[in-house]
Amino acid sequence: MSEPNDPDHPDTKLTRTKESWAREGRFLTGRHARPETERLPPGQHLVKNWPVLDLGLLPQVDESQWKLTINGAVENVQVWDWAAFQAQPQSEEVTDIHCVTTWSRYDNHWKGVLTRDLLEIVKPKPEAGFVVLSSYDGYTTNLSLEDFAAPDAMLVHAWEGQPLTAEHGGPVRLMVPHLYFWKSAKWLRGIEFRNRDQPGFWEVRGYHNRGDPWAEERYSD
Ligand SMILES: Nc1nc2c(c(=O)[nH]1)N[C@H]1C(S)=C(S)[C@@H](COP(=O)(O)O)O[C@H]1N2
Ligand SMILES: [Mo]
Repeated sequence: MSEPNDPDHPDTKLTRTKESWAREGRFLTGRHARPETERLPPGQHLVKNWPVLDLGLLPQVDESQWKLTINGAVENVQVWDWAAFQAQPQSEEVTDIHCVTTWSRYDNHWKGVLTRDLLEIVKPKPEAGFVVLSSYDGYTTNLSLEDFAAPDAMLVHAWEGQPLTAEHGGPVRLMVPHLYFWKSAKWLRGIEFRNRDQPGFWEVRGYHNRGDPWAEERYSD
């Protein structure tokens, strides 16, 4: 049985199109760029607006209902409600977004909690090499612990000085600027630390397991 809200079968046109791009290897230029000298990764173009891309399920989670569970291979399991999240050390950053559908957007101003600060609290166990993010729309995505722990990765709740809107993943989403934006889970609900990797929604549908934009890691081979 496939229900319209079943995240395993999000029967939207965009989801079907994105699966076919992975099969065809669309947008690949075959170039490798150097992030130190080339700000725009190969095959990307700049946009001034901020497009909305997701499974089309738009979960409505307001701040009073939102909870984030951080568990798995950690010393200190955490369940943060909105007040607990706001009580964590807050940071600000300016980063670029690179979406695998080829748009990039420069100079996004974010406010939130650095993954580095989160890691100091939960203390992953030595065997934890991977992280799986899960979201209120049923979406999942996976990262190596190293990528999750990047110095500029953060759990964001504000963009350009305003609360992150629901369509962009509010109350809280991940933001990992050095990987394609599908790794940046919207409507964040859970962070599970794991001994073994577990590919997420797009990673099992033809998209690359890591997703480095400068190496054009768009699709799995
Ligand atoms: N929970 C959730 N997070 C998600 C997605 C999704 O469908 N659900 N889509 C991903 C993809 S493919 C992209 S490109 C970005 C888009 O974020 P935006 O809509 O804020 O631009 O969110 C990512 N995070
Ligand atoms: Mo995407």
